[in-house]
Amino acid sequence: MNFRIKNSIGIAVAMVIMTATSCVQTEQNGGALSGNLAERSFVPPGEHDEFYAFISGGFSGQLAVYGLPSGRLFKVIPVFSQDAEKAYGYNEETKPMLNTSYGFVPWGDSHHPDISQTNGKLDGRWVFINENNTPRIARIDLTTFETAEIIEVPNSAGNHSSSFVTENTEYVVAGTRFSIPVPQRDMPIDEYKGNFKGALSFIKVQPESGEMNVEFQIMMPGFDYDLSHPGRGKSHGWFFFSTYNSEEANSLMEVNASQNDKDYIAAVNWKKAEEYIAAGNFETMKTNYAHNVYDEKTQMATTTWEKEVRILDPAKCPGLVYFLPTPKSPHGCDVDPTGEYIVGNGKLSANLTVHSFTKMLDAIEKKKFDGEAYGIPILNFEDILAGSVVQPGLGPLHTEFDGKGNAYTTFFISSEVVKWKLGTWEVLDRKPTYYSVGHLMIPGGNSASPFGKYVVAMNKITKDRYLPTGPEVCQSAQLYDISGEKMELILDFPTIGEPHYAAGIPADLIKLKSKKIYKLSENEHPYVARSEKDTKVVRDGDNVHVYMTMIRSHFAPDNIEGIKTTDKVYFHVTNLEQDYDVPHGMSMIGANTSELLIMPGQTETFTWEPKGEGVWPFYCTDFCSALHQEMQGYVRVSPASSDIQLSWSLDGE
Ligand code: K7E
Ligand code: CUA
Repeated sequence: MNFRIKNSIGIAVAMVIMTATSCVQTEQNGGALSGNLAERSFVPPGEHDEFYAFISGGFSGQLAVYGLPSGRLFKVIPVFSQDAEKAYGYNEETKPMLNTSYGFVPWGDSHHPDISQTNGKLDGRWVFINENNTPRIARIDLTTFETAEIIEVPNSAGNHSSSFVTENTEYVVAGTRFSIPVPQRDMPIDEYKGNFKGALSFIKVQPESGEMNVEFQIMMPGFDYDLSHPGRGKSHGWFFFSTYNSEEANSLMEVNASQNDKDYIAAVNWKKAEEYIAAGNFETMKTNYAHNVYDEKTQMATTTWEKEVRILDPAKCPGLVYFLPTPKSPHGCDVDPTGEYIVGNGKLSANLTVHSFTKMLDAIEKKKFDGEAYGIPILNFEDILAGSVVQPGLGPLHTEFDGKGNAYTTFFISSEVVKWKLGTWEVLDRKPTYYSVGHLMIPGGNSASPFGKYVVAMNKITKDRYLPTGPEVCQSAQLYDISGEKMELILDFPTIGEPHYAAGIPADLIKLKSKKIYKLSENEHPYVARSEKDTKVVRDGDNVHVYMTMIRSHFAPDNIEGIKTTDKVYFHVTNLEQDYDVPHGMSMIGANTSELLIMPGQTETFTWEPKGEGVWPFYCTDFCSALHQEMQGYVRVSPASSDIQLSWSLDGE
């Protein structure tokens, strides 16, 4: 698409970019972009990007949607944190989405989005993302770009090795980063070793609805389970989890969890797990966790409290789990598109270790074990080694694949992306990142069919890359064109929150299915008013329910009287518009909550408790028409003792 840019535009853009890039930066950062490279990320006004990129917000708890190659930000999807802009977690409809067994939790830490797959290919139906702090997994519907479901993960703490999907989205998988007493109990911390447990959770996804349930958990030794990836192709049916702290230390981890020469990648045969479950070879554990589902028909979220989980003990389930020794506290655990190679990114290791799935199966078959840990067989490092990438860089974190036989690994300490060849293990190219890169993402990189045109590097530190904004500066992503032999940096763009992982997909797999409006005729919200005729105000003791509508450019009703100072008023507001891109907003003076931002055909609710007598205005918060400023109304509030009857009107009617 970029190559179609007319020369004049291209040159103009290139000149702007070159002028804006000072010589100082050129020296510091290793070169400004040439005009030719800048053109490649330029998407002309009015044209669409080629890819969607869903980039996690880290400590923002949200998921941001960008276009590639432009890096333009389209939307921040609220997932685990309240968002006053969109009323998520503030309106009555979505508050239940943030319920957990710890109560209502208004914030989350989101790390790893992953798009649903069919036959190992991205299908663009949902994107899943994990929450690290209060262990949860969310499912976002890619027709509405809204969070449709959040399930809590029981018996876990620090849900980090999550939320990656198997090649037919049979499961979305989670693993606990922090081991804990299971069930939780009061015990001395220094009795951690041998007593704490690490749960790996397999969450089943219903093929049609996408609804999730915790199908089973594997109760592992008390290591830290860091990242994970599914097997695919020949290794479909397996899942791989990196671990650190196989020392089972509980203090000064930077030293005490870095003692062992090798930690492990745990290889889990989940098809075997299904056999054990089917055979009844599990224990049922009592627990309590929240399962929150947003129903698009009723436009309400509800919480169901789940009470049980099925537990598999790997020591009692031969063939379920094996340990692959992997040097030095591996972080990323990545599987190539063929399913043969399992890459362990040992953070403190000089070399990158690549395991062979074929050799692993062979060693298992021949029972060539090098001891066991808590009843789980440990394979021989040499027996399963496919190869090593020798001294590629410092501090490897994550690896992605381009589908053409190449792998790309990020190095946090040496701040670079290194391209290397699967099978020969030779380094082919390296490019600096600015600075301290964490994850990287190739669209479809966690699938059998990556789209190896771009890689996005997501950086922890930006320092001098952008205009300073006080002590807190933005985090950033960088886009490299990888269509040629050498990677070429073509764009920097700032991100929302701290980007960890991301998921990218060709725009065509999503954009045609993108919903434009909610049909009023299908709105089954319990407090919907489908037309102005249906509007009313109903008193129920001290609760008053206002069934209100909005359309360009008025509310119905817009005058309400008979409200008392002791009342609690529920505004149930329906946007009657049935045109694309005509939201209305609403707020009321003194409301102790966010605005509502209501899409066409949708109903949302906020509550308002008047603080005193008077006549109080409300208005539309989204500039919706030439007469948007006229879109307003009044509520009259009288003393509790008043006998003024409830009444409501629009233009006196
Ligand atoms: Cu490496 Cu949470 Cu995936 Cu960040 S993690 S970088
Ligand atoms: Cu409706 Cu502004």
